[in-house]
Amino acid sequence: MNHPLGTSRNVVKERYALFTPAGFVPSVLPGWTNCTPFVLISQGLGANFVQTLIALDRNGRGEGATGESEIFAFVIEGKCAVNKRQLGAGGFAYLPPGSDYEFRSAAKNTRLLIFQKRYESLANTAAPEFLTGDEAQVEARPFLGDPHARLKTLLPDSLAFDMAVNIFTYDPGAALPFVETHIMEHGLLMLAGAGVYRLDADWNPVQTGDVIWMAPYCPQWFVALGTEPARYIYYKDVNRSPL
Ligand code: UGY
Ligand code: MN
Repeated sequence: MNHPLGTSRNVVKERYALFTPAGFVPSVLPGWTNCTPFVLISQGLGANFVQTLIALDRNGRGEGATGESEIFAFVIEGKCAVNKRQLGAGGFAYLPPGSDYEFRSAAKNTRLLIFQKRYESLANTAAPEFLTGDEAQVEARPFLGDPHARLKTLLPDSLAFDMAVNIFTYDPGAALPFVETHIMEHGLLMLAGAGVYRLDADWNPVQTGDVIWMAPYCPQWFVALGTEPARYIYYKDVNRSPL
């Protein structure tokens, strides 16, 4: 719960936003039944993508078509079939533009993270195909040589993809090696642990369940605090000309 005097860690600024679970407000999303969607990042903030969390009951369902957009879905907890492929916690699916989709939860307390954006095609390059995977099968590589900050890249390194989704794990005390300021935009969910996120000119304490939007050129840096590793999953737009 938020403090009774109205205090909150939530921040909405021009170049970033921080949302904490105590302040999440549900929406109704057409096609999604027996579930509670929370649309957290959208064009309303100035973002070029949408980030949604969906809590599904045992018989929760989501049906629809991607149209000109693409969807990346990650199972935070529980079990969910995506177009009949069964995914457990850590499972993920990529749905390209022009595809029909059907999500069916197979356990109560299933939670999904969804990134959605309009797909930007590339001349002479076919759009990616439907794929599923499991983050447990993806190698965690030291980030810029630091074995205490490890990165998993969930989607293939191919120009066909105009989005990347990665998982960062930091041992307590590990940090991003420098303050990044870049053209790419981010949407992020803290999966575990805690730390301090520098966003623009602010240093924000963050913990499991928090969601962050970083606009292009938002200065950003993270350090993990506490006794357990901090983990976050994040979206990034990639592989397209800036013009
Ligand atoms: O991929 C990235 O830009 C990543 N290093 N950014 C971040 O974790 N804030
Ligand atoms: Mn970054």
